[in-house]
Amino acid sequence: MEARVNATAISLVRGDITLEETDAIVNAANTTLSGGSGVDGAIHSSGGPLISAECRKIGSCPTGHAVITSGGSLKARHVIHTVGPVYKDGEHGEPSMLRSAYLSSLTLALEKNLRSVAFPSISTGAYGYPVEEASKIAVSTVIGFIKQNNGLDLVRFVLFSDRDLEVYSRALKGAL
Ligand code: AR6
Repeated sequence: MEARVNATAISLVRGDITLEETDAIVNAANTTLSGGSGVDGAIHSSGGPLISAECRKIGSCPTGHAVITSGGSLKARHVIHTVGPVYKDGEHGEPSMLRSAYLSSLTLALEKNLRSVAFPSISTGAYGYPVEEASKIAVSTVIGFIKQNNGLDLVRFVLFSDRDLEVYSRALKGAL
């Protein structure tokens, strides 16, 4: 599914984010930036040791913030590492921390003059955020950002399952 908000395309695809050719891909990292499972593990293993070395130099990243490294041997030139919230019950600041993870990543992309960014579904794997709720936050945060900021040609969500793609498609239709 594809939509346009001002000059920016928003696209939703099912796939593996490590194969994306956008200027940056976003990693659903943890605060230690030391790698892990899920999308984090896939990015570190496909991107090679340079990404891990740069992460070690940066040291850490608080929840809701974002840092940037090169893309190592990935097609994307950069990786933006952000940390989403661990979901408890939705009453512990999770929505605002998830919003902040997307906003910090988008802000960093603009600061670095990047034109295209691909996101995974942050926090909805190991961190347990229900995908219906997370997708609404993800999509509305991206749309809000694009309405206020020029400079991005493309924001893509790369979903790992058909179900997640369906859920995000519904969220995007609802938000337009
Ligand atoms: N491409 C796109 N999406 C993917 C890929 C991939 N290659 N691999 C997994 N996903 P998760 P989180 C999906 O657990 O919930 C790590 O250990 C996955 O199906 O990767 O933010 C970190 O180090 C799910 O829909 O991230 C942290 O400790 C989504 O990506 C913790 O997990 C996010 O799942 C972060 O947990």
